[in-house]
Amino acid sequence: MEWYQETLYKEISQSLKVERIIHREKTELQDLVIFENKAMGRVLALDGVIQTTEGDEFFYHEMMGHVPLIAHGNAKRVLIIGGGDGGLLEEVLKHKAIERAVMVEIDRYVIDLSKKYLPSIPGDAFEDPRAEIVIADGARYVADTAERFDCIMVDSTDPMGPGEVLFTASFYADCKRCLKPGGVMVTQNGVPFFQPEELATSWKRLKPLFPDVGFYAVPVPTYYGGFMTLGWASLEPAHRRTAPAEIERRIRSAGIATRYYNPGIHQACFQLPNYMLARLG
Ligand code: AG3
Repeated sequence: MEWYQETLYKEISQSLKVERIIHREKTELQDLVIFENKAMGRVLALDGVIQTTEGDEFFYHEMMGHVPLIAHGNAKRVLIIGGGDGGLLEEVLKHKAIERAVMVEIDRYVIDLSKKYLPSIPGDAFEDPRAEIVIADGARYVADTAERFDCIMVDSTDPMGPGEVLFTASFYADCKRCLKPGGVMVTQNGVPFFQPEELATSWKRLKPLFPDVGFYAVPVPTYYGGFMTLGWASLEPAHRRTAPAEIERRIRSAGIATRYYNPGIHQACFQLPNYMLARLG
């Protein structure tokens, strides 16, 4: 294989040159490939879609982790659904105030192979005593668990294959039930320029459930097509109105080292361009 061609969209695709294949495996659930690319480092793809790369994982993982934790301001327990590569878990555990992070991943091969072949992405997050890793269906987990969390982060694939159920109204309702008062849920919501229906559908499903629903934007180079949006659903509308000076203070006192996220980005990311607003009716 000289080029890896992504098969996410029907009419357009990106290709990354394959320096070498590190591992390829058909797990019970997904077609998993890890390969090396000179520009991006090691790349993880599932079912023909690039999930993360060593080179640009920080954009997405920092934004999915730090925005809700800083906006919440007093989070101690986090639930990650998906996220098998461990990159999000690492960002969450950078916060000293986090006492427990449960990660529920459906495909244990994603965890095992990421640990083995993409160790720079989780760092030592998997060894952190605050982390609990559960191999299970995330939708079933939130339907069944009695535990309550301050933040839930849905680090999913796109809404096809095993990830599809993580975009349903009943899954969102179960997540809401698993939040403590004042809790926040964030979700992977696609690249609206190419996946505009995801924005419209998530809005319709989340809006009736949560007092504050919105989206925030992050440009991830290998999720080409301009900004990706992350979904925001909060039980406490004040979280999104936290004053800039307070956001800055919280970021400083959290002591998190970041390459994308900062106080200005925190404020700016909730501002959406018109082509996205048009989908929110
Ligand atoms: N999962 C999100 C991949 C989204 C790809 N979609 C796209 N390019 N439209 C990321 C998993 C990283 N932990």
